[in-house]
Formats: sequence, structure tokens, C-alpha cells
Amino acid sequence: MGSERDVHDTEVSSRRRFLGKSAALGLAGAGVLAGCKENGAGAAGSSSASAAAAKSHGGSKAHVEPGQLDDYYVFSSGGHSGEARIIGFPSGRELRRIPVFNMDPMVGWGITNESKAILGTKADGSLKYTTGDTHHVHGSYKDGTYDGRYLWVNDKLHSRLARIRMDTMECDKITELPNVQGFHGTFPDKCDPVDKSINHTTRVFCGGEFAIPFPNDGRDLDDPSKWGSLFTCVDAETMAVRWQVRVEGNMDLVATSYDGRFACSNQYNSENAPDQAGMMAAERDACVFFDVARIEAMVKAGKFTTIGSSKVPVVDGRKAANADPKTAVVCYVPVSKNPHGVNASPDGKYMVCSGKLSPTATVIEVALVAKWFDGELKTERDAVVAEPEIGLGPLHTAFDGKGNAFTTLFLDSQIVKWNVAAAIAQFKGDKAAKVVLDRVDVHYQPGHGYTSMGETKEADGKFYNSGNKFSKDRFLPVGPLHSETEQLIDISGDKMVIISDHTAYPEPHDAIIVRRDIVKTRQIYNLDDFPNKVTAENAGITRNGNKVHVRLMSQAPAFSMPVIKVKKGDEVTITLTNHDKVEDLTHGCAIPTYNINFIVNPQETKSVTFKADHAGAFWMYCTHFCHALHLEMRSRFLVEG
Ligand code: RUQ
Ligand code: CUA
Ligand code: CA
Repeated sequence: MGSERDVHDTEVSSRRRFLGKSAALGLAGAGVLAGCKENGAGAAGSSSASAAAAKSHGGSKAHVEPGQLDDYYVFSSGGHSGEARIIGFPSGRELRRIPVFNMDPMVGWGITNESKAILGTKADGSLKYTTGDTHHVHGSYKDGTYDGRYLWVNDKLHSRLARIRMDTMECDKITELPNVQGFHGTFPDKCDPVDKSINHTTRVFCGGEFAIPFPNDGRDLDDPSKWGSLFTCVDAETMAVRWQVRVEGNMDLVATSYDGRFACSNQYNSENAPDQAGMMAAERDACVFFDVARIEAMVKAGKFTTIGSSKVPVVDGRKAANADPKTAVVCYVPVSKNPHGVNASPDGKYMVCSGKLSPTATVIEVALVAKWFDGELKTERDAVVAEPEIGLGPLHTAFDGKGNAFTTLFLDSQIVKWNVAAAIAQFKGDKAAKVVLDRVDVHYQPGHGYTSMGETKEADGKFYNSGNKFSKDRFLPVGPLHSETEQLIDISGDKMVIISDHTAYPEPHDAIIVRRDIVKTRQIYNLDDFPNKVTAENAGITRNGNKVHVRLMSQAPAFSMPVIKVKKGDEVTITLTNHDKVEDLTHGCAIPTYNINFIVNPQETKSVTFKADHAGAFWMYCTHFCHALHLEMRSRFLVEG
């Protein structure tokens, strides 16, 4: 047993070293990372460290007894699955998937008329896109914490922002950003920059990662120096695009200040290079700060341009146009090379960027950025108050609300806990300052990490989740495609302790951990939420030329019509209202060979439209187990030849 374990540990540790080295060499060249010690401790080191740490950790448990509810909801992105997910924490139980940019036959997302209207269609009625890539989920704020109204999630693939209503956990609006490619980071504001009485989210900011020609219509293909990236502001209520700012270089992740004055985005391609070597040329890149009120004043004053057919005002945020801090709309604060991630500390004071190609995190004081805009700070770099060495490949930083930061180290495959105040003291010259407080190995190579309520002023310092990009040997093998490992860490004590491994279908990026009392969902819809609802008064078939409207009701265990007869060539719309009022009593509606499949929840109405292009008898049946007679819940859909 013992020797098997040793062999396993050696494999684990050598694999980690392999990934660390190859990634470091491939990305950075040895030079950038020289001088940083290679941490060779593998899983063996980790488990003994955990045992020692067990004494000093806070004792939070991952196990949730049968029948007990979790303390937190996790709202997670789903990566290139295009969806969002809800997970119970700390159990790690997956509670629900929310189709957003993907199609989902379970729900009927992308199949029903209502979801197609949200997703957007081409002239022929088919979906404009059927793919997506979600990375960041963030909730709406009030008074610096979540108000439980909305979630927003980005689509990096087609540059769309989606909103999810938190009462039903369904996507209700999607907006495509004009002249943007690689829409990566997104973050809602927490407060209005001018009117402090508006202490809730009214704007959502979006960073554009990939530079493109303006407009992207075939011009300038051979001259990438003319390409650019836009920062976009979307109205939280209407989901209309309010304005955009052209920046110099690119953007990546986005964060917002608690006072509402700034949105900011880390920038790894300040070089605006079209190739990888060029993107790594500069010794430093930047965190780009946007003065929201000043941008909106420029828009009001008509100081903007537009691009192509888009009517959205575009303000110039490039350096030449922003040389005078007192009128500038954008401030470029130099940070460590090729940063990834920018996160706001819950006390509202700092933004932390990490340099992927530098073993450091850069701490920027928000008040000093404000001073720069007021013309009272000599250089942008003077807003940097700390730059501690924390380890290799730092990506994202989360906070415990007690002054500590937790950063994922992709290359070291660790989470490092460090103290922000100590880092600032060290930067000022205090050699005795103890910055790094703890490290824990994770399995393997973490991307995002996030803490319970950590992106609000109510950060509670209980849990941290490490979203790892490789699972290798942590779970039963299931073929070449591996599950991903989400590792739950108790951060309530001095030492971090991994308390459970969860699987995740590839591939979650960012997520938020929200206290359960904030989330208030409804269990049943109101019939009147749906103007097209079907009741006993209007149920039945109506025909208008070759357009046939079938108004149908469901009530366990039957549909209201046992036989539905149409003619070949008809355009058929089926509108289905579920009249069951019982919580959790959902019905499905599927028609063989017609590619129809969707559900209706209690008191909900949905519709589908399709062409009855082939004759025959088709059993329209209920797909969602609803009753002892669920299998008998079917009607004959007859298409006359
Ligand atoms: S990014 S692993 Cu798409 Cu959030 Cu950082
Ligand atoms: Cu209705 Cu199954
Ligand atoms: Ca760079």
C-alpha cells in the first residue's frame, strides 16, 4: 500500500512540474521566471500539510446531511458548454443548469418561440448562433452586496451579454455587443458614479479582448495596427448598449469600485500586438481605469464617434486623447507583465491584478487612482501600493474580508494566502513584513478561485473554491475527456484546508458564492405572466389559411386534446399552458420526427412553431415524469397527406 502511494505521489508531483515547466517555457521563456524557486512538493507534501493544518483550521465541513440544505448557492459559468450552473455549497451538489447561449432540449431552450426570441434568429427563423462560451457570472448589487435580482454572464465566443432573472433562474435577455470580439470580463456597477442615492446596479461593463478592424467588414485585414478593442457599458435594466470606449491595447477581466466611480480592466496586450511574441514584449502591461461619470459627460456633450452601422457612441480612451489627467476618461496604471484577473477587495480600497508572466500581484489603491484623475498624482504607477512575490503563474485573487487575499497560482498549482496590509508595508520598505501566510497544493493548475460572498462587502471568510483546469488522477477515468476538479477549501482558520473535491463538466471558469438567504426564487409561475396563455375559453384549434394554431393545456396526467389533426404543409404553432399548480409538477411535450421537445413548469406557457412537412401519426408525449400515468400522457398528432 505504502509504496503504491509513493509511486502515485511521485507521478503527481512530476506531472505538476512538467506542466509548470512547459507552460513557463512556452509562455514566458526561462528569463522571466528565473529566480523563482520551483516548488516540488506534490500531493504527499500537501496531505501531510493538511494533517498538520487540521488543528488550526476553522473546522467548516463540506458534508451536508441527507435532507439538509446547503448554506450557499454557487452561480457558475459553464465555459464552452455555453450554459450557467447552480451548485449547492458546501456539498457541491449540482442543483441546476441554466441554458443561456447553448441549446437545451431538456428545457426546450432554442426550440420554443420564446427562447428563440431571446437568443435571436435569422430571417428564416433559425437561430443566429447555437454556440457560446461563458466565463464570468456576476450578480446585481445593492448597498455593496448581492440583491438577488439578476445574474449576468458573458459569451466570449459571439460577444454577447446575457441576463438571468434570479427569481426563475432563466435567461430573459441577451445583447450582442457591436464591434467587439473576445468579450471576456464583465462586471456590474455597485453604485451610480454621480447620484449616490442610486446605490444599486444600473450598468454592466464588458471588456473586449481581441482587437478587430473598425468596422469589421473586410477592411484593414493586412494591417492589424489599425485594429482596436472597445470597452462597453450595457444598461442593467433595458440591456441596451449605452456607450463604448476605444482603448489602447486590449482588455481582459473587469472589476468595479464600490463607490461607483470606476470600472477597470486588466490589460495583457498593451503592445496591441497581433502575435504572441509581440504580446509579451513589454516589461509591464496595465490595469485600465475608466472614469464612468466623465465618459458619460463626453457622450452627453457629443464628443464621440460611431463605428460602421452601430449607433453606439464611442469615446476615445487612447493615450494621446487622455494626456491631461484632469480631463482624461481613462487611466493606464502599469502592472506586472501580462496580467490576468483584476479583483476588488471587499473593503473597497484596492484592486489586485496578477502578472501571469511575473510571480507577483500588483495592488492598486483606488483612492490614488482618483487622485491621478484629479491631477494630484505624479504618475499612474504611483497608484501602485504593493507588488508582492507570491508564486508562479498567478491568475485570480479572492478575499476573506479579514484583510487576506487568496491567489490561484497556475504554474505552481497552488493557492497562496497573503496579507494585503503586510504587502503594502513590505512595499514601503518593511523587511520584517510577513506577506505570504500559507500555501496549499491543488489538483491541478487552478484557474479561477473565489470565496464565499467574497465579491461583496459581506465577504465572510468561510469558504474558497479552487476551479482547477486539470483533474488527471483525482477521479475515476472516463475516457480521454476528463472531468474537472473543483476543490473546496476551508479558509476560516489560519491554514487553508482542502475539505472536498467536486467534479465539474468542462469547463467552469469564474463563479460566485452567494449566501442562501439572498436568493428568493418562485416555485410556480402566474398564468397571467404569459399574454399567450391557454385557458378553457380559448383552447382548441384555429386555422388561418395554412397557419394552424393549436392551443393546448396540460394537467396531470393528460393534455387537453387527445387528437390534433393538421394537414401536410401547414405551419403549426402549438401553445401549451401547464395548468397544474403543484410545486415541482412539470410536464414535457415532445413530437417524434418533428424535433419538438420542451417543458412547461407549473402555470407556465410556452409555444413552438414548425412546418408539418411529412404525413403520418405521431404520438405527442410527455417527457417529464409527472404522474403514475405519465407514460399514458400522450396525444395523437396526425398529419394528413
Ligand atoms: S478567465 S482562468 Cu475567462 Cu475568467 Cu481566468
Ligand atoms: Cu406529464 Cu409526464
Ligand atoms: Ca504584454
